[in-house]
Amino acid sequence: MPKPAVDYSLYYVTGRELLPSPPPPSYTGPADAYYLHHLEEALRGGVTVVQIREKDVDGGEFYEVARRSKEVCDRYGVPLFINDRLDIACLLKAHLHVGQSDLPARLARQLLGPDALLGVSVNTAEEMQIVLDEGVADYVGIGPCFGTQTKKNLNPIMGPRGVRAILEVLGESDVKAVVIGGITPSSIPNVLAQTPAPLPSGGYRALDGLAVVSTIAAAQDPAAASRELRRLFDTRVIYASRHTGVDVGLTELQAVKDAADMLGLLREGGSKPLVHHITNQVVMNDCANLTLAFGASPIMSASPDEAPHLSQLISCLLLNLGTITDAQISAQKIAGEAANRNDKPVVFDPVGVGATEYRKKSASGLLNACHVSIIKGNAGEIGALAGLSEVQSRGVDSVGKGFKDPATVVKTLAAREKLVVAMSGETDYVSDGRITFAIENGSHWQESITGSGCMASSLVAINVAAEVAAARSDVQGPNTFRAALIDECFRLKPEDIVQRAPTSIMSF
Ligand code: 3NM
Ligand code: MG
Repeated sequence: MPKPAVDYSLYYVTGRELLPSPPPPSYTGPADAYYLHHLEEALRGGVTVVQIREKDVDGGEFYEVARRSKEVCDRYGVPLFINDRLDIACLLKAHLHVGQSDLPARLARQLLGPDALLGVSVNTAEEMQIVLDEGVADYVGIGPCFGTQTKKNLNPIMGPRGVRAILEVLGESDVKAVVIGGITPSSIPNVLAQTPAPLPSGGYRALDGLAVVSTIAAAQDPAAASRELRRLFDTRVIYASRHTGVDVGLTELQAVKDAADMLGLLREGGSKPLVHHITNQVVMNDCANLTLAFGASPIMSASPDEAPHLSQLISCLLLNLGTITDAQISAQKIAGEAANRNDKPVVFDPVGVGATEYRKKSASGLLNACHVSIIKGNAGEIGALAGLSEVQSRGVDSVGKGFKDPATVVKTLAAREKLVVAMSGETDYVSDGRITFAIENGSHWQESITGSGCMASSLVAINVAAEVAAARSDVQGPNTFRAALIDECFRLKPEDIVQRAPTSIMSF
Protein backbone atom coordinates (compact mmCIF):
# COMPACT_ATOMS: atom_id res chain seq x y z
CA MET A 1 0.00 0.00 0.00
CA PRO A 2 1.53 3.34 -0.97
CA LYS A 3 1.85 5.85 1.82
CA PRO A 4 -0.80 8.55 1.94
CA ALA A 5 0.32 11.93 0.58
CA VAL A 6 0.38 14.17 3.62
CA ASP A 7 -0.17 17.91 3.68
CA TYR A 8 2.25 19.16 6.36
CA SER A 9 1.19 22.84 6.12
CA LEU A 10 -0.05 23.15 9.70
CA TYR A 11 1.28 20.54 12.09
CA TYR A 12 -0.29 20.78 15.55
CA VAL A 13 1.59 19.18 18.44
CA THR A 14 -0.84 18.90 21.36
CA GLY A 15 -0.11 20.25 24.82
CA ARG A 16 -3.06 19.51 27.11
CA GLU A 17 -1.39 21.39 29.98
CA LEU A 18 -1.52 24.62 27.94
CA LEU A 19 -5.28 24.65 27.24
CA PRO A 20 -7.17 27.70 28.55
CA SER A 21 -8.15 26.95 32.13
CA PRO A 22 -10.94 27.29 32.97
CA PRO A 23 -12.41 26.88 29.46
CA PRO A 24 -13.86 30.11 28.01
CA PRO A 25 -17.54 30.86 28.77
CA SER A 26 -18.46 30.02 25.15
CA TYR A 27 -17.72 26.35 25.94
CA THR A 28 -20.66 24.80 27.74
CA GLY A 29 -19.84 21.07 27.58
CA PRO A 30 -18.39 18.88 30.34
CA ALA A 31 -14.96 19.94 31.60
CA ASP A 32 -13.32 16.59 30.79
CA ALA A 33 -14.43 16.84 27.14
CA TYR A 34 -12.90 20.29 26.63
CA TYR A 35 -9.64 18.88 25.25
CA LEU A 36 -11.39 16.98 22.44
CA HIS A 37 -13.62 19.95 21.66
CA HIS A 38 -10.54 22.21 21.47
CA LEU A 39 -8.81 19.69 19.17
CA GLU A 40 -11.82 19.51 16.88
CA GLU A 41 -11.97 23.31 16.67
CA ALA A 42 -8.29 23.36 15.67
CA LEU A 43 -9.05 20.82 12.92
CA ARG A 44 -12.00 22.92 11.75
CA GLY A 45 -9.65 25.90 11.53
CA GLY A 46 -7.31 24.07 9.15
CA VAL A 47 -4.80 21.91 11.07
CA THR A 48 -3.47 19.31 8.59
CA VAL A 49 -1.45 17.01 10.90
CA VAL A 50 -1.78 16.22 14.63
CA GLN A 51 0.86 14.83 16.97
CA ILE A 52 -0.12 13.67 20.45
CA ARG A 53 2.60 14.71 22.85
CA GLU A 54 2.13 13.74 26.51
CA LYS A 55 5.21 14.22 28.62
CA ASP A 56 3.93 13.59 32.15
CA VAL A 57 1.39 10.76 31.95
CA ASP A 58 1.50 6.97 32.21
CA GLY A 59 0.93 4.64 29.29
CA GLY A 60 -2.71 3.96 30.10
CA GLU A 61 -3.76 7.61 30.07
CA PHE A 62 -1.58 8.37 27.02
CA TYR A 63 -3.24 5.49 25.13
CA GLU A 64 -6.74 6.70 26.02
CA VAL A 65 -6.06 10.33 25.03
CA ALA A 66 -4.47 9.20 21.77
CA ARG A 67 -7.29 6.76 20.96
CA ARG A 68 -9.99 9.40 21.40
CA SER A 69 -7.93 12.01 19.53
CA LYS A 70 -7.56 9.60 16.65
CA GLU A 71 -11.33 9.18 16.35
CA VAL A 72 -11.63 12.96 15.91
CA CYS A 73 -8.71 13.19 13.46
CA ASP A 74 -10.06 10.26 11.41
CA ARG A 75 -13.32 12.15 10.93
CA TYR A 76 -11.35 15.07 9.45
CA GLY A 77 -9.07 12.81 7.39
CA VAL A 78 -6.06 14.20 9.26
CA PRO A 79 -3.10 11.90 10.03
CA LEU A 80 -2.23 11.38 13.68
CA PHE A 81 1.31 10.95 14.99
CA ILE A 82 2.25 9.64 18.43
CA ASN A 83 5.23 11.26 20.14
CA ASP A 84 7.84 8.74 21.23
CA ARG A 85 5.56 5.81 22.27
CA LEU A 86 6.08 3.22 19.56
CA ASP A 87 3.82 0.74 21.39
CA ILE A 88 0.87 3.16 21.34
CA ALA A 89 1.47 4.07 17.70
CA CYS A 90 1.45 0.36 16.74
CA LEU A 91 -1.68 -0.42 18.77
CA LEU A 92 -3.61 2.47 17.22
CA LYS A 93 -2.19 1.99 13.71
CA ALA A 94 -1.09 5.60 13.98
CA HIS A 95 2.13 7.25 12.81
CA LEU A 96 5.20 7.93 15.00
CA HIS A 97 7.46 10.87 15.80
CA VAL A 98 10.79 10.35 17.59
CA GLY A 99 13.25 12.82 19.05
CA GLN A 100 17.01 12.34 19.06
CA SER A 101 16.95 10.80 22.55
CA ASP A 102 14.01 8.48 21.86
CA LEU A 103 14.23 5.03 20.24
CA PRO A 104 16.49 5.30 17.19
CA ALA A 105 14.42 5.87 14.05
CA ARG A 106 15.86 2.84 12.25
CA LEU A 107 14.81 0.50 15.12
CA ALA A 108 11.41 2.13 15.46
CA ARG A 109 10.85 1.56 11.74
CA GLN A 110 11.37 -2.22 12.17
CA LEU A 111 8.37 -2.56 14.48
CA LEU A 112 6.31 0.19 12.88
CA GLY A 113 6.32 -1.52 9.49
CA PRO A 114 6.74 0.14 6.12
CA ASP A 115 3.31 1.74 5.80
CA ALA A 116 3.18 4.03 8.82
CA LEU A 117 4.76 7.46 8.63
CA LEU A 118 7.80 8.23 10.74
CA GLY A 119 9.12 11.67 11.70
CA VAL A 120 12.39 12.61 13.41
CA SER A 121 13.45 15.79 15.25
CA VAL A 122 16.70 17.34 14.04
CA ASN A 123 18.70 20.20 15.52
CA THR A 124 21.88 20.10 13.45
CA ALA A 125 23.06 19.56 9.88
CA GLU A 126 24.82 16.36 11.06
CA GLU A 127 21.57 14.94 12.45
CA MET A 128 19.88 15.85 9.18
CA GLN A 129 22.54 14.00 7.20
CA ILE A 130 22.10 10.88 9.37
CA VAL A 131 18.34 10.92 8.76
CA LEU A 132 19.01 11.07 5.02
CA ASP A 133 21.61 8.29 5.17
CA GLU A 134 19.31 5.97 7.16
CA GLY A 135 16.43 6.57 4.78
CA VAL A 136 13.66 5.53 7.18
CA ALA A 137 12.02 8.90 7.95
CA ASP A 138 9.19 10.55 6.03
CA TYR A 139 9.71 14.01 7.47
CA VAL A 140 11.88 15.94 9.91
CA GLY A 141 10.89 18.47 12.54
CA ILE A 142 13.59 21.16 12.51
CA GLY A 143 13.94 23.11 15.75
CA PRO A 144 13.93 24.91 17.98
CA CYS A 145 13.80 27.90 15.63
CA PHE A 146 13.21 30.35 18.50
CA GLY A 147 13.11 30.17 22.27
CA THR A 148 10.00 28.60 23.76
CA GLN A 149 8.61 27.88 27.24
CA THR A 150 6.79 24.84 25.94
CA LYS A 151 9.62 22.30 25.95
CA LYS A 152 12.06 21.40 28.72
CA ASN A 153 15.69 20.59 27.85
CA LEU A 154 15.54 22.61 24.70
CA ASN A 155 18.33 22.17 22.18
CA PRO A 156 20.29 25.25 21.03
CA ILE A 157 18.08 27.81 19.30
CA MET A 158 18.98 27.95 15.62
CA GLY A 159 17.05 30.90 14.19
CA PRO A 160 15.63 30.92 10.65
CA ARG A 161 19.13 30.93 9.18
CA GLY A 162 20.04 27.78 11.13
CA VAL A 163 16.85 26.17 9.78
CA ARG A 164 17.98 27.18 6.30
CA ALA A 165 21.36 25.49 6.81
CA ILE A 166 19.52 22.23 7.59
CA LEU A 167 17.21 22.63 4.58
CA GLU A 168 20.33 23.05 2.48
CA VAL A 169 21.44 19.55 3.58
CA LEU A 170 17.94 18.21 2.87
CA GLY A 171 18.23 19.59 -0.66
CA GLU A 172 16.04 17.85 -3.25
CA SER A 173 15.28 14.81 -1.04
CA ASP A 174 11.66 13.58 -0.78
CA VAL A 175 11.81 13.85 3.01
CA LYS A 176 9.46 16.62 4.12
CA ALA A 177 10.34 19.32 6.65
CA VAL A 178 8.47 21.36 9.24
CA VAL A 179 9.88 23.97 11.61
CA ILE A 180 9.11 24.07 15.34
CA GLY A 181 9.81 26.28 18.35
CA GLY A 182 8.36 29.75 18.89
CA ILE A 183 6.31 29.69 15.68
CA THR A 184 3.69 32.44 16.06
CA PRO A 185 1.89 34.81 13.71
CA SER A 186 4.55 37.45 14.40
CA SER A 187 7.52 35.18 13.73
CA ILE A 188 6.09 33.41 10.67
CA PRO A 189 6.67 36.09 7.97
CA ASN A 190 10.35 36.25 8.86
CA VAL A 191 10.67 32.44 9.07
CA LEU A 192 9.06 31.98 5.67
CA ALA A 193 11.15 34.72 4.07
CA GLN A 194 14.50 33.52 5.39
CA THR A 195 14.36 29.74 5.47
CA PRO A 196 14.24 28.69 1.78
CA ALA A 197 17.67 27.29 0.92
CA PRO A 198 19.14 27.85 -2.55
CA LEU A 199 19.76 24.63 -4.49
CA PRO A 200 22.57 24.02 -6.98
CA SER A 201 19.85 23.59 -9.62
CA GLY A 202 18.82 27.23 -9.13
CA GLY A 203 15.59 26.61 -7.22
CA TYR A 204 14.90 26.74 -3.51
CA ARG A 205 14.25 24.07 -0.88
CA ALA A 206 11.54 25.51 1.35
CA LEU A 207 9.67 24.28 4.41
CA ASP A 208 6.68 22.01 3.90
CA GLY A 209 4.91 23.28 6.98
CA LEU A 210 4.84 24.96 10.36
CA ALA A 211 4.65 23.03 13.64
CA VAL A 212 3.18 24.68 16.70
CA VAL A 213 2.22 23.81 20.23
CA SER A 214 1.22 26.88 22.23
CA THR A 215 -0.04 29.08 19.39
CA ILE A 216 -2.95 26.63 19.04
CA ALA A 217 -3.05 24.81 22.40
CA ALA A 218 -3.23 28.01 24.47
CA ALA A 219 -5.72 29.73 22.14
CA GLN A 220 -9.16 30.65 23.43
CA ASP A 221 -10.39 30.23 19.87
CA PRO A 222 -8.27 27.46 18.29
CA ALA A 223 -10.25 27.56 15.04
CA ALA A 224 -9.39 31.24 14.54
CA ALA A 225 -5.75 30.64 15.55
CA SER A 226 -5.41 27.79 13.05
CA ARG A 227 -7.10 29.79 10.29
CA GLU A 228 -4.62 32.63 10.83
CA LEU A 229 -1.64 30.25 10.77
CA ARG A 230 -2.92 28.65 7.58
CA ARG A 231 -3.48 32.05 5.97
CA LEU A 232 0.10 33.06 6.73
CA PHE A 233 1.52 29.80 5.39
CA ASP A 234 -0.75 29.44 2.37
CA THR A 235 -0.11 32.97 1.10
CA ARG A 236 3.68 32.70 1.47
CA VAL A 237 5.83 33.77 -1.42
CA ILE A 238 8.98 31.73 -1.81
CA TYR A 239 11.84 34.08 -2.47
CA ALA A 240 9.70 36.88 -1.09
CA SER A 241 10.57 39.96 -3.04
CA ARG A 242 7.78 42.40 -2.52
CA HIS A 243 10.26 45.14 -1.72
CA THR A 244 12.95 44.15 -4.17
CA GLY A 245 11.32 44.49 -7.57
CA VAL A 246 12.09 40.90 -8.57
CA ASP A 247 8.44 40.20 -9.22
CA VAL A 248 8.21 42.94 -11.80
CA GLY A 249 11.37 41.92 -13.61
CA LEU A 250 14.10 44.30 -12.51
CA THR A 251 16.58 45.24 -15.17
CA GLU A 252 19.60 47.45 -14.74
CA LEU A 253 18.20 50.29 -16.82
CA GLN A 254 14.87 49.95 -15.10
CA ALA A 255 16.63 50.29 -11.74
CA VAL A 256 18.18 53.58 -12.83
CA LYS A 257 14.87 54.77 -14.21
CA ASP A 258 13.15 53.78 -10.96
CA ALA A 259 15.70 55.78 -8.97
CA ALA A 260 15.05 58.79 -11.18
CA ASP A 261 11.28 58.35 -10.90
CA MET A 262 11.55 58.04 -7.14
CA LEU A 263 13.55 61.24 -6.95
CA GLY A 264 10.92 62.87 -9.17
CA LEU A 265 8.19 61.85 -6.73
CA LEU A 266 10.19 63.19 -3.81
CA ARG A 267 10.84 66.45 -5.66
CA GLU A 268 7.17 66.93 -6.37
CA GLY A 269 6.96 67.09 -2.59
CA GLY A 270 3.84 66.56 -0.64
CA SER A 271 4.34 63.06 0.65
CA LYS A 272 7.75 63.56 2.36
CA PRO A 273 8.09 59.89 3.40
CA LEU A 274 9.39 59.28 6.90
CA VAL A 275 12.63 57.31 6.98
CA HIS A 276 13.35 55.85 10.41
CA HIS A 277 17.08 55.50 11.11
CA ILE A 278 18.58 53.59 13.99
CA THR A 279 22.12 54.47 13.15
CA ASN A 280 25.51 55.29 14.58
CA GLN A 281 26.51 58.46 16.35
CA VAL A 282 29.21 59.37 13.82
CA VAL A 283 27.00 59.83 10.77
CA MET A 284 23.65 60.59 12.31
CA ASN A 285 23.64 64.29 11.49
CA ASP A 286 24.88 63.88 7.91
CA CYS A 287 22.37 61.10 7.23
CA ALA A 288 19.50 63.20 8.55
CA ASN A 289 20.55 66.17 6.39
CA LEU A 290 20.95 63.98 3.34
CA THR A 291 17.53 62.42 3.80
CA LEU A 292 16.09 65.93 3.91
CA ALA A 293 18.13 66.99 0.87
CA PHE A 294 16.57 64.18 -1.17
CA GLY A 295 13.09 65.31 -0.13
CA ALA A 296 12.28 62.72 2.52
CA SER A 297 11.91 63.22 6.23
CA PRO A 298 14.38 61.65 8.70
CA ILE A 299 13.52 60.38 12.14
CA MET A 300 16.55 59.29 14.16
CA SER A 301 14.97 57.50 17.12
CA ALA A 302 16.79 54.63 18.83
CA SER A 303 14.07 54.07 21.41
CA PRO A 304 12.76 50.49 21.57
CA ASP A 305 9.65 51.81 23.28
CA GLU A 306 8.41 53.90 20.38
CA ALA A 307 9.64 51.70 17.52
CA PRO A 308 6.43 49.64 17.19
CA HIS A 309 4.27 52.77 16.99
CA LEU A 310 6.73 54.51 14.66
CA SER A 311 6.65 51.57 12.31
CA GLN A 312 3.02 52.36 11.47
CA LEU A 313 3.99 55.88 10.38
CA ILE A 314 7.21 55.35 8.45
CA SER A 315 7.89 54.39 4.84
CA CYS A 316 11.20 52.66 5.46
CA LEU A 317 13.53 51.59 8.28
CA LEU A 318 17.31 51.83 8.15
CA LEU A 319 19.41 49.79 10.59
CA ASN A 320 23.11 50.56 10.84
CA LEU A 321 25.61 48.50 12.84
CA GLY A 322 28.06 51.34 13.55
CA THR A 323 28.78 52.28 17.21
CA ILE A 324 26.62 49.31 18.14
CA THR A 325 25.69 48.43 21.74
CA ASP A 326 23.44 45.74 23.22
CA ALA A 327 20.74 48.36 23.79
CA GLN A 328 20.96 49.54 20.17
CA ILE A 329 20.77 46.01 18.77
CA SER A 330 17.76 45.19 20.88
CA ALA A 331 16.01 48.39 19.68
CA GLN A 332 16.88 47.42 16.08
CA LYS A 333 15.39 43.94 16.52
CA ILE A 334 12.14 45.38 17.92
CA ALA A 335 11.96 47.96 15.12
CA GLY A 336 12.79 45.34 12.48
CA GLU A 337 10.11 42.92 13.68
CA ALA A 338 7.56 45.73 13.73
CA ALA A 339 8.55 46.81 10.22
CA ASN A 340 8.12 43.23 8.97
CA ARG A 341 4.70 43.07 10.61
CA ASN A 342 3.66 46.39 9.06
CA ASP A 343 5.13 45.47 5.69
CA LYS A 344 7.72 48.28 5.64
CA PRO A 345 11.04 47.68 3.87
CA VAL A 346 14.18 47.43 6.00
CA VAL A 347 17.64 48.49 4.83
CA PHE A 348 20.60 47.03 6.73
CA ASP A 349 24.08 48.57 6.75
CA PRO A 350 26.38 46.04 8.48
CA VAL A 351 29.10 48.58 9.32
CA GLY A 352 32.39 46.89 10.20
CA VAL A 353 30.76 43.47 10.54
CA GLY A 354 33.96 41.63 9.67
CA ALA A 355 36.01 43.52 12.23
CA THR A 356 34.94 41.90 15.51
CA GLU A 357 33.14 38.82 16.81
CA TYR A 358 30.73 41.14 18.64
CA ARG A 359 29.57 42.76 15.40
CA LYS A 360 29.28 39.38 13.67
CA LYS A 361 27.11 38.08 16.50
CA SER A 362 25.01 41.27 16.51
CA ALA A 363 24.43 41.13 12.74
CA SER A 364 23.48 37.49 12.87
CA GLY A 365 21.06 38.07 15.77
CA LEU A 366 19.48 40.94 13.89
CA LEU A 367 19.07 38.94 10.68
CA ASN A 368 17.48 36.13 12.68
CA ALA A 369 15.00 38.54 14.23
CA CYS A 370 13.81 40.27 11.08
CA HIS A 371 13.91 40.01 7.33
CA VAL A 372 15.67 42.90 5.65
CA SER A 373 15.02 43.95 2.05
CA ILE A 374 18.39 45.47 1.23
CA ILE A 375 21.89 44.95 2.59
CA LYS A 376 24.31 47.74 1.73
CA GLY A 377 27.97 47.37 2.60
CA ASN A 378 31.55 47.73 1.40
CA ALA A 379 33.57 44.77 0.15
CA GLY A 380 34.84 43.82 3.62
CA GLU A 381 31.35 43.84 5.08
CA ILE A 382 29.73 41.96 2.23
CA GLY A 383 32.58 39.44 2.29
CA ALA A 384 32.09 38.84 6.03
CA LEU A 385 28.35 38.31 5.60
CA ALA A 386 28.98 35.98 2.67
CA GLY A 387 31.43 34.02 4.83
CA LEU A 388 34.43 34.86 2.63
CA SER A 389 37.86 35.97 3.80
CA GLU A 390 39.10 37.22 0.42
CA VAL A 391 38.65 40.85 1.49
CA GLN A 392 39.39 41.74 5.10
CA SER A 393 37.98 44.62 7.04
CA ARG A 394 40.06 46.79 9.27
CA GLY A 395 37.80 48.77 11.55
CA VAL A 396 34.99 49.91 9.30
CA ASP A 397 37.03 50.18 6.06
CA SER A 398 37.69 47.35 3.68
CA VAL A 399 41.25 46.48 2.89
CA GLY A 400 42.73 45.85 -0.52
CA LYS A 401 41.27 45.88 -3.95
CA GLY A 402 38.11 43.85 -3.57
CA PHE A 403 37.01 40.49 -4.94
CA LYS A 404 38.25 38.71 -8.02
CA ASP A 405 34.63 38.12 -8.98
CA PRO A 406 32.56 40.72 -7.12
CA ALA A 407 29.45 40.18 -9.25
CA THR A 408 29.23 36.53 -8.20
CA VAL A 409 29.80 37.39 -4.53
CA VAL A 410 26.90 39.85 -4.40
CA LYS A 411 24.65 37.63 -6.50
CA THR A 412 25.26 34.55 -4.32
CA LEU A 413 24.68 36.46 -1.09
CA ALA A 414 21.51 38.06 -2.48
CA ALA A 415 20.14 34.68 -3.59
CA ARG A 416 20.95 33.04 -0.27
CA GLU A 417 19.50 35.82 1.89
CA LYS A 418 16.64 36.55 -0.51
CA LEU A 419 17.11 40.28 -0.69
CA VAL A 420 18.96 42.97 -2.63
CA VAL A 421 22.67 43.31 -1.95
CA ALA A 422 24.39 46.59 -2.83
CA MET A 423 28.17 46.58 -2.48
CA SER A 424 29.77 50.01 -2.53
CA GLY A 425 33.30 50.71 -3.72
CA GLU A 426 35.04 52.29 -6.66
CA THR A 427 32.59 50.27 -8.69
CA ASP A 428 29.26 49.53 -7.00
CA TYR A 429 27.66 46.12 -7.48
CA VAL A 430 23.94 45.51 -7.05
CA SER A 431 22.09 42.19 -7.24
CA ASP A 432 18.72 40.76 -6.31
CA GLY A 433 20.00 37.21 -6.71
CA ARG A 434 18.98 37.00 -10.35
CA ILE A 435 20.01 40.21 -12.05
CA THR A 436 23.36 41.73 -11.20
CA PHE A 437 24.86 44.95 -12.41
CA ALA A 438 27.78 47.22 -11.69
CA ILE A 439 27.74 50.98 -11.86
CA GLU A 440 30.64 53.38 -11.81
CA ASN A 441 29.31 56.75 -10.79
CA GLY A 442 30.84 58.55 -7.83
CA SER A 443 33.89 60.54 -6.88
CA HIS A 444 37.18 59.78 -5.15
CA TRP A 445 36.27 62.49 -2.63
CA GLN A 446 33.71 60.14 -1.09
CA GLU A 447 36.57 58.17 0.48
CA SER A 448 37.85 61.28 2.22
CA ILE A 449 34.80 61.98 4.32
CA THR A 450 33.35 59.77 7.02
CA GLY A 451 29.93 58.32 6.56
CA SER A 452 29.79 58.41 2.77
CA GLY A 453 28.99 54.68 2.86
CA CYS A 454 26.34 55.18 5.52
CA MET A 455 24.84 57.99 3.46
CA ALA A 456 24.64 55.87 0.33
CA SER A 457 21.07 54.90 1.03
CA SER A 458 20.36 55.35 -2.65
CA LEU A 459 23.59 54.47 -4.43
CA VAL A 460 22.82 55.78 -7.88
CA ALA A 461 21.44 59.08 -6.72
CA ILE A 462 24.16 59.89 -4.23
CA ASN A 463 26.95 58.90 -6.58
CA VAL A 464 25.60 61.10 -9.33
CA ALA A 465 25.35 63.98 -6.85
CA ALA A 466 28.93 63.25 -5.74
CA GLU A 467 30.15 63.56 -9.34
CA VAL A 468 28.44 66.90 -9.70
CA ALA A 469 29.80 68.09 -6.36
CA ALA A 470 33.35 66.97 -7.16
CA ALA A 471 33.30 68.94 -10.40
CA ARG A 472 32.55 72.19 -8.60
CA SER A 473 35.40 74.68 -8.53
CA ASP A 474 34.74 75.59 -4.90
CA VAL A 475 35.52 72.04 -3.71
CA GLN A 476 39.01 72.19 -2.24
CA GLY A 477 39.05 69.32 0.22
CA PRO A 478 36.94 66.94 2.30
CA ASN A 479 35.11 69.65 4.18
CA THR A 480 34.02 71.70 1.17
CA PHE A 481 33.17 68.43 -0.61
CA ARG A 482 30.94 67.35 2.28
CA ALA A 483 29.01 70.61 2.10
CA ALA A 484 28.81 70.48 -1.70
CA LEU A 485 27.55 66.88 -1.60
CA ILE A 486 24.59 67.80 0.57
CA ASP A 487 23.88 70.81 -1.68
CA GLU A 488 24.04 68.73 -4.85
CA CYS A 489 21.78 66.06 -3.38
CA PHE A 490 19.34 68.86 -2.66
CA ARG A 491 19.62 70.17 -6.25
CA LEU A 492 19.74 66.78 -7.98
CA LYS A 493 17.06 66.30 -10.64
CA PRO A 494 15.73 63.03 -12.06
CA GLU A 495 17.24 63.99 -15.46
CA ASP A 496 20.72 64.06 -13.88
CA ILE A 497 20.37 60.40 -12.95
CA VAL A 498 18.97 59.40 -16.33
CA GLN A 499 21.79 61.24 -18.13
CA ARG A 500 24.77 60.18 -16.06
CA ALA A 501 24.01 56.71 -14.68
CA PRO A 502 23.27 54.53 -17.73
CA THR A 503 26.59 55.29 -19.40
CA SER A 504 28.49 53.57 -16.59
CA ILE A 505 26.36 50.43 -16.19
CA MET A 506 27.76 46.93 -16.78
CA SER A 507 25.51 43.91 -16.49
CA PHE A 508 26.35 40.32 -15.63
N1 3NM B 1 9.94 20.37 19.99
P1 3NM B 1 5.78 26.20 20.80
S1 3NM B 1 10.50 22.81 20.29
C1 3NM B 1 7.72 20.11 21.01
O1 3NM B 1 13.04 21.79 19.03
C2 3NM B 1 8.87 20.91 20.62
O2 3NM B 1 12.31 19.79 18.70
C3 3NM B 1 10.89 21.24 19.76
O3 3NM B 1 6.37 24.79 21.24
C4 3NM B 1 12.18 20.93 19.12
O4 3NM B 1 5.12 26.03 19.47
C5 3NM B 1 8.99 22.27 20.85
O5 3NM B 1 4.77 26.48 21.89
C6 3NM B 1 8.01 23.16 21.51
O6 3NM B 1 6.91 27.17 20.81
C7 3NM B 1 7.36 24.13 20.56
MG1 MG C 1 10.80 12.81 22.56
